[in-house]
Amino acid sequence: MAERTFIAIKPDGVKRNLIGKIVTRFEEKGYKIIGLKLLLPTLEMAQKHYAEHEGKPFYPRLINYITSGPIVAMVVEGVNVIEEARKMMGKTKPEEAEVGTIRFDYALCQEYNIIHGSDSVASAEREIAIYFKEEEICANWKTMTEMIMNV
Ligand code: IDP
Ligand code: MG
Repeated sequence: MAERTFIAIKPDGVKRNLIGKIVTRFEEKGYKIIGLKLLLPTLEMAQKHYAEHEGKPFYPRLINYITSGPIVAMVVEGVNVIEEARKMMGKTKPEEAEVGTIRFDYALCQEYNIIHGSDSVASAEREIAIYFKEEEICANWKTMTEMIMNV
C-alpha cells in the first residue's frame, strides 16, 4: 500500500545548489511527489520537528542549522517509501552511509547532512502536518505510468 513520507532538503543542501540532484533521485526512483515547496522554517516549526531531540547536546545547533536558510519540503508517496527513502538517504553519519546514498555522496559531516526523511508512519504524519496545509498537497493526479496502465 502506498505511504507518504516527509522529505526535506536541509539548508546546507539548498546552499550547495543540490535541490535538482536530490529531487531527481526521488523522481527517477519512481516515487510520486505530491507536495513541494521552498520555505524558511520558523523557530516553532524547527522545535516541533525536532522535539524528540530536545535536551540533547546538539539540539541548539540543530535548531540554528535548520532555521539558517530555506529548506525544500516535500511530501513523497510510494509503496514502502518511508523505509526506502531512509535507505536512499543513508545513515545519519555520512562516513557510515553506504556508497551511492545521498548522504555518502554529498554530506560533509553528521551535523550538516543535507537531507531529512521521516522514520515511521507516525513521524511522517506528524512532520507533514508541521510543514504543509492539507490543501497544499496535490494527491489527486496520475503519473504517466499510472495513466498508461489505467490504474
Ligand atoms: P536522522 O536525520 O538520520 O533521522 P537523528 O538522529 O534523528 O538523525 O538526528 C536529527 C539530525 O540532528 C541529524 O540529521 C543531524 O543533522 C543532527 N544530529 C544528529 N546527531 C548529531 C550529533 O551527534 N551531532 C550533531 N548533529 C547531530
Ligand atoms: Mg531522525
